Order: sequence, then C-alpha cells, then structure tokens
Amino acid sequence: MRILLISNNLSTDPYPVFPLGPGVIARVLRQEQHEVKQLDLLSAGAALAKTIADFDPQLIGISIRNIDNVNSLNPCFFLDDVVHTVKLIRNATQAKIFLGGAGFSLMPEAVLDYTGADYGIAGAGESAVIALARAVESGNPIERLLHAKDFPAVFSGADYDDDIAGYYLRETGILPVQTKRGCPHHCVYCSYPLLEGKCCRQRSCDEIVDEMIFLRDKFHPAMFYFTDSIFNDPGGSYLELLETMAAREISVFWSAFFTPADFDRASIALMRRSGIKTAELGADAMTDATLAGLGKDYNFATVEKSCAAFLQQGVQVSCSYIAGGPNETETTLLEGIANISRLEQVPAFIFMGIRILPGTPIEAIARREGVIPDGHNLLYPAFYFSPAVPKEQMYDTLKNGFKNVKHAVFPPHARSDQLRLYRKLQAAVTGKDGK
Ligand code: B12
Ligand code: SF4
Repeated sequence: MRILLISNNLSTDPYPVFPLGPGVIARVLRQEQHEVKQLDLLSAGAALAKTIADFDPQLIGISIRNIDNVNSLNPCFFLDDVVHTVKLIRNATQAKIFLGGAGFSLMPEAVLDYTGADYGIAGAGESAVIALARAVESGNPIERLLHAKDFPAVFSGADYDDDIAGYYLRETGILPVQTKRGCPHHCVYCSYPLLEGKCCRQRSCDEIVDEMIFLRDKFHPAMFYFTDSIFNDPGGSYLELLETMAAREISVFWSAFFTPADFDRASIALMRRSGIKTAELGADAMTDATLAGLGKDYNFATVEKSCAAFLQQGVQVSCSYIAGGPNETETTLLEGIANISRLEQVPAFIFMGIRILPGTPIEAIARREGVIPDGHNLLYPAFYFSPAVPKEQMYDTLKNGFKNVKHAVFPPHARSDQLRLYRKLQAAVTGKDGK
C-alpha cells in the first residue's frame, strides 16, 4: 500500500528537532513491503497538496509530537495546526487518516475527537501500525484507537529520510538516536513513564553503534542527541553502550538528558572517551524541599556534585528547572535563586509552573487542591502552581532574583535567541580539546 507519513511539528523552539518517531514508523512499514513517503511540514513548507497529488496515498499517518510548548509564561497550543492538516487532506483525497506520536499518546481520545482523524495509535507504534495497515488494506474492521500495550513490543531504529535529515543538519547539525525506552523513577509531573513504561529497555549496543556509524558516514552530523527519557538509567546499561562506542572508536560527539546522580570519575571519563559534548542535567527543582515535592530521590547537593563531576573533567553541563511545584514558597524561591547563582559555570534554564498531564500524580494533586476544575480534559494546557505563592509574586521574585545572574535564563522565551545560539554552540564541531 502507498502510505504517506506526515510530521506535523512546526515548532522551532528551542531549536528544530528531526522527526524521529515517523522515521521509526516508516522503517517498519517498509519492512512490510509498503511504499512509504515521508513529509515533514516544517522543512517542506506548503508541499502537502502536491505530495498527495503526486504520490496518491492510500493511507495517511500524521505524527503529533507536541500538543503545546509546556511553557506557562509563553503558552503555545499546536493542535490547530493538525486540524488544518486534516482539513487539507480531506479536501485532496479519500484516504483514511491515522494519528500517532508522543503528544498524541498523552491524550489519544481527546486528540482524535479534536482533530477528526479516522484512527489513532497510542504509544510505541511499531506493531500496531502493521495491524492497522493490514486492516485498512483488506477492508477489515479495526478499532478507532489502538494501544501499543495490546500488541507485541517491538523497538526499532528509524529511517532517516535524506531531504528531511539534510534540513535539520543545516539548521542544527544534530541527529537524534533513541537507545532505550522507559524510566523507573516516579517524578510527580512526568509523563515519560506513562509514554514508555517504567522499565528501561535498551536496544543492543552493537545495533545502536552500527546505526550511528551508518549515520555518521552518510550525514556527518556535528552531534548525536540521545533522546532517551533518562540516559543514565539506574541499571547502568548506558555505560555498556558507551563502552561499545569507545571500544569501536566511532569518533562522534553526543549529548543526552541526565538525571542528577553520584557520578564517579570512571563513568565521566568513559563519557569523554565515547565523545560526550555536553550533558543536559534535569535538575528540575532548585531546593531540597521542592525536589522532594516533585518526588525526586536526590537533593540539591547531588545536583551540585553532578555538575562538579562533569566540569572537573572538562564536560560542559547545563541545568533545567521548574519553579512553582509542590512545596514552593517565597523562602524556597529565594533559596533556589541563591543555589543556582552559586553554579556559575552551569547555564540554567528556569521554567515556571508545571504543565499538568493526565495520569500523572500532579494531576491528582492539582484536582485535590482545586487547581483544575472537574471535567477539564487537560487538552488545553493547565499548569500547576504552588498555592503558597501568588503567581505574580513568584514571577517577580524570579525575575528580580535572576536579573544579574548571567548564566540563568528566566523566563526562558525571553532569551530564546540566546538559547538557540547556545544549542548551536553545543553542536558546533570542535576538536577533542574543545569538549
Ligand atoms: C528528547 C526530547 C526532546 C529533545 C529533542 C532532542 C532532539 N534533537 O531530538 C529536546 C530537549 C530538544 C526537546 C524539546 C522539546 N520538547 Co521534548 N521530548 C523529548 C522526549 C524525551 C523524546 C522524544 C523522542 O525523540 N523520542 C523517540 C521517538 C522514536 O519516539 P516518538 O517520537 O514518541 O515515536 C514513537 C511513538 O510516539 C509513535 N509515533 C511517533 N510518530 C508517529 C506517527 C504515527 C502516524 C504513528 C502511528 C505512531 C507514531 O511510534 C514511535 C516509535 O515507537 C519526549 C518524551 C518521551 N519520552 O517521549 C519529549 C516530548 C516529546 N517533548 C515535549 C515538549 C513539550 C517539548 C518542547 C515543546 C519543550 C520546550 N518548551 O522546549 C520542545 C519542542 C522542541 C521542538 N522543536 O519540537 C513533550 C510533548 C508533550 C506536550 N505537552 O505537548 C514530550 C512528550 C515530553 C512531555 N513533556 O511529556 N524534547
Ligand atoms: S523526570 Fe526524568 S527521572 Fe523523573 S520520571 Fe521523568 S524521565 Fe524519569
């Protein structure tokens, strides 16, 4: 069957990100002998009608990566772009439309209803999409919404379309690779365990390294970004991957999300040997009290020690934080500003308010505290703010507190150009000494 896969993500903040999810779906569909074309609306502009006319698809998938930008200070809602795409498709063809992607999977029923698409697949799409394509091809009935958990678990690499990859390489130099899925932690606001499960599953190290070597030789990316929810899994499977990368001397640069931990010298030396360029530390809250409020099992001293461990071995590290979570008070805000100010060599990105996603513990807390009214389906962004500090006061305290702190970005969108520049610098090719 001819299947068109569309990436509907138009966001370029903090930088444009290569659509990895549809690449995975394209690969498994091609393995089933379907003829697949990928269209990325960000890089291809207004090519949708022409692509449909030329390719004449029998089935069309739309990947929805983001519902919104999870930023309470500069909120953006992206689903109307999808509604627009669905309308354009309906005007051009009778082909059925199915949805998938991380954003879609957070609220599948609500997104299906909002967009009016025909089918949806919630969660990892590899197995379910094969079943859906078979049913549509043979005219057999199939449920409107399929859940990945009802199908065999498959964890595939992606096809990296040449034209699409070319655009993102020109824009950022970065290619993403997913090495594992799942996170066993219990942070109260986080949707990642809901999306990928609580158990970490890593692909075979050799398979990942083979893929990286293939991508390195074909595309010459300045940097790989490991998109894993948490790169440093508690079981340490990431270290096995890094051992394989170092042993096979693949000579690439990479970056990833880390959670604060007791990193030893040997682990960071291994990261250096395998090409780490920069570590993105999800510190998440700025004090011991608010870290506990988020359900973190480390304190701020661990954040500081993690930063020091990277810096001591010459690895650049940045931290992101969310102010305003459970336990936040005027006192913790001031303490947090002092904590971050001390970490002078660590760029800090401070968001305010937690996007409440369905099924997360923060949803229950917010409903209990009356932050969201009964019946709100959370499709339109709702944010949790600690009831102990009025929102305006929180903003003023943070704005004033970080006014003269050069390494801190608050509010994040106010300096998004600097942020983009910072990401570009991260990706810039330097010699090994430049790490
Ligand atoms: C890594 C990551 C980032 C990195 C990306 C780095 C890079 N170079 O790629 C960075 C830090 C830059 C980033 C930024 C942002 N991110 Co982000 N990110 C992620 C993360 C952890 C993984 C995404 C990923 O690549 N996964 C690997 C691929 C293979 O998985 P996948 O896309 O989900 O695809 C699978 C399924 O979804 C499905 N599927 C995918 N597409 C399709 C299509 C069809 C038709 C079908 C059937 C199935 C299907 O099958 C695939 C294979 O199993 C997710 C959370 C998560 N664990 O999923 C958040 C996530 C996608 N991000 C999110 C957000 C909000 C953002 C930002 C807006 C945040 C911000 N304010 O800066 C920006 C937007 C950036 C942009 N330009 O779009 C949200 C989106 C939810 C929402 N509320 O809308 C998520 C879900 C996290 C969350 N908060 O819950 N992100
Ligand atoms: S915030 Fe990070 S460590 Fe916590 S549950 Fe989410 S992915 Fe896991």
